[in-house]
Amino acid sequence: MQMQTEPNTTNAMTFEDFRSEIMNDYKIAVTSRECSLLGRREVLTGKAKFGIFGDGKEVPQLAWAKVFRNGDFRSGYYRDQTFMMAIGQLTIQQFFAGLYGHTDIDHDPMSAGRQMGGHFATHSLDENGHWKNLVDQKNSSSDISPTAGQMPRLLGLAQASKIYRQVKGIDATKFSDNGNEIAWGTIGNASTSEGLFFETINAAGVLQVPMVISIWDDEYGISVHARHQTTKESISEILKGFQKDETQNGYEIIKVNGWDYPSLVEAYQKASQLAREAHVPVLIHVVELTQPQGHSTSGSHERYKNEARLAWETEYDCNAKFRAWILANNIADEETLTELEKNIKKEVRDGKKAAWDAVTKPISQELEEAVQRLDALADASDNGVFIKKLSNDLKAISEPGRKDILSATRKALRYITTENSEQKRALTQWVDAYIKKIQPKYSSLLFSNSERSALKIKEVKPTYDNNPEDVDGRVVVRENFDAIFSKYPEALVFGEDAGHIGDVNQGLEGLQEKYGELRVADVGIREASIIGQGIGMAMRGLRPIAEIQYLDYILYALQIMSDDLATLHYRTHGMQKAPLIIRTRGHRLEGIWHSGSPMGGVINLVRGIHVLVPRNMTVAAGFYNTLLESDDPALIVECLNGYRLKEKLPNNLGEFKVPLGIVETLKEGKDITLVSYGSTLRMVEQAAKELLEVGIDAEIIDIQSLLPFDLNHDIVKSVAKTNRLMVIDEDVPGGASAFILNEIINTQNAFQFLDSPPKTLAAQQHRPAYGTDGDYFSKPSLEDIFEAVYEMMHEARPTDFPKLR
Ligand SMILES: Cc1ncc(C[n+]2csc(CCOP(=O)(O)OP(=O)(O)O)c2C)c(N)n1
Ligand SMILES: [Mg+2]
Repeated sequence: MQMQTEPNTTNAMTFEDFRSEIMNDYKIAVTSRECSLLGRREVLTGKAKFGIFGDGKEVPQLAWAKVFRNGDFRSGYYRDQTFMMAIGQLTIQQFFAGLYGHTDIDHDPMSAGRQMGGHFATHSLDENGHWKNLVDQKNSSSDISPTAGQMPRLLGLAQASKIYRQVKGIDATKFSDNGNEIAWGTIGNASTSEGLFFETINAAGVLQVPMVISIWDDEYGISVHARHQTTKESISEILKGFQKDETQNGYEIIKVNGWDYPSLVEAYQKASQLAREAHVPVLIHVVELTQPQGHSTSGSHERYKNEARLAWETEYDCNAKFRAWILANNIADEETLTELEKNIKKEVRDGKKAAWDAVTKPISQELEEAVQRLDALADASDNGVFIKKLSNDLKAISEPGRKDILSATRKALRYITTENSEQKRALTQWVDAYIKKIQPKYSSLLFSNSERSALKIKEVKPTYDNNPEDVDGRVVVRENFDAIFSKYPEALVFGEDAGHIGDVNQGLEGLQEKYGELRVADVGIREASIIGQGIGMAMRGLRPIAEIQYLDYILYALQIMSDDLATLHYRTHGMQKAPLIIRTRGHRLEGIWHSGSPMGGVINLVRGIHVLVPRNMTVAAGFYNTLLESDDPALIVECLNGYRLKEKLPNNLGEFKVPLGIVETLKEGKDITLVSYGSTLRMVEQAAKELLEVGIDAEIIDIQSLLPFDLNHDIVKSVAKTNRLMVIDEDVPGGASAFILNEIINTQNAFQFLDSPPKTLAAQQHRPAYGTDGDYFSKPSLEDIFEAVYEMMHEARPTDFPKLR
């Protein structure tokens, strides 16, 4: 079924055209509603796990779809099924495939079953991970569940149009037609209470980007009424100060009733024109919407809406009002509408059935295979009765899943540990092959698989003139950024103080003058939407470098990094990407909020983003160069105390590349392996020198890439030689050091080579105190490192290393 509505902008429209466009809209509205009604039933009868639908929000989405053009982007939330149907990107069968969690991307194009239904997306990439032509299609960035989480990315999607319109020299073929594209957002009324909403609204007003945000206002956020959500119970009322006027830029703010079809069509036409032509952001407050079935399948709204409200919702149901309007204006008669509704009911039932058959058929076949092997094994085994029971129980499950199949077959193997039969071998092989086949359906594509996977970018060593200049570290990154911006016209950097002064450590000094205010930009203090700006621009073919001033402040952005950026490639089954580079600086400065290194928190929350901690600026520059050739998102933490240290200036700036996931041995040694990263390494290197004076020869390994971690397993090779291991880290105990130890002991299996218990040396539990002494008493000091290593050697060889204190 295709329900494409192309915008009909010609004024010379006949009444027949007009009628057929309206009837098509009504058809989509009814289809969408039927999907919601039937969808809820599927959950209540147990065929699907959870449902959240777009009923009560249909009509405004039809008006919006009329002005949504090829090249435009949506960044919305779970109520937008009608819109997706109207732009031809969601069929009935696909709607139900999403609800059932079909793992085949051809059936559930939104996420291949990875996201619950109602989380929409289109495909920006082809099956090889290459960009499709986004200008030729209608685009929806992939939804996420955290309320208002769609807002930061929306800003970047809109900003991309501004960049494409104003920055010359970028190849925009697949991404933009002179920046004419609008980024359209949707959000629920209650979700506008989130900080992300206000932060993004302000930023888009400052930036003046073509962003249109629709607020679907049904007065509720689950059970919580607007009086607990919004001052004056009206978001458009309180945002009035954003309204632009003759003297000042700002927003165009429109308020419209969600059941009033002609007014909605007019509102969206106005918004589209303003945003597309003049890049003015627009806010459309769509009020008087309803929830015919309540919030979701997990509760009923009769619990918190009184009778009067429920009666009002029935009367003002937008589909009912639309229907009445059609009748009142003689666009169709009662009989025609009744007939159409009846046909749609059947169409939706058929689509639902097709989706169910498609999702269950392969599972039935797999179950059949499992049962055959179980039964054969039961016949051959001394424990046949137990195995037969497993098989019978499996067959009796009314809606079996893969979990049931694997659970039964794996349990069966427990009964035959001492047996040895052909049937046992057959089942074992089948289970192994089944896991191998099915696991990727749930776990693949966290990162790119294409030739632009960051892991496939080869090392290029820095090269030097005969007498290379010794320069401050910050000059190495600056010169390298200069090379990057001239090599990649689509690259741009933005952050607090990143523009005019060229960042707080002058790693971008002078580059704004050279590359302009749009490519080397100052932005407001708003970390989450800085990241969102980067995500959105990266999704439209640009290569943003989003700067977070200090690592300590990345906590403001961590939620969006974790929920949106880190999951994007995975949750779209590799159909969308945002190759965003996040630049920050951290480690060892002063006090609680300028010297933290909450790396444990970071790495545990951003699987799906590479996390790199270069020890100096040459390595940092090499990582930037690698990432710009890749499609994967990454965070680079530069060492704050490295900007003023001298390094040699390479002569292949912009070209040399440091591979990801490869450790570097900084000093060879035979007694113990010391593993660390970032600023702490300098202290470890000094400690190793002092240890050598007392006869302890330590090997030092710089991890430099926490995610991915030591892909060649070089650390275990070192431990096999030294037989001792210490991980030194300035994060809290059990933070990044626990992750590192787990990798070395569990993943690399270093346990077998250890002569002493492995040790982690981390900071105190608390944030680091201020000043030199505060640092000394908060983080591992030179003496701490020396003594911890010495102590380990003392325990192993007390006569060689008598007790120190
Ligand atoms: C950050 C976050 N907090 C809580 C939730 C749970 N939750 C899901 S929807 C919702 C209410 C949203 O209401 P509103 O924005 O008005 O949208 P509506 O569902 O009414 O269309 C809540 C609290 C969530 N998804 N994300
Ligand atoms: Mg609401």
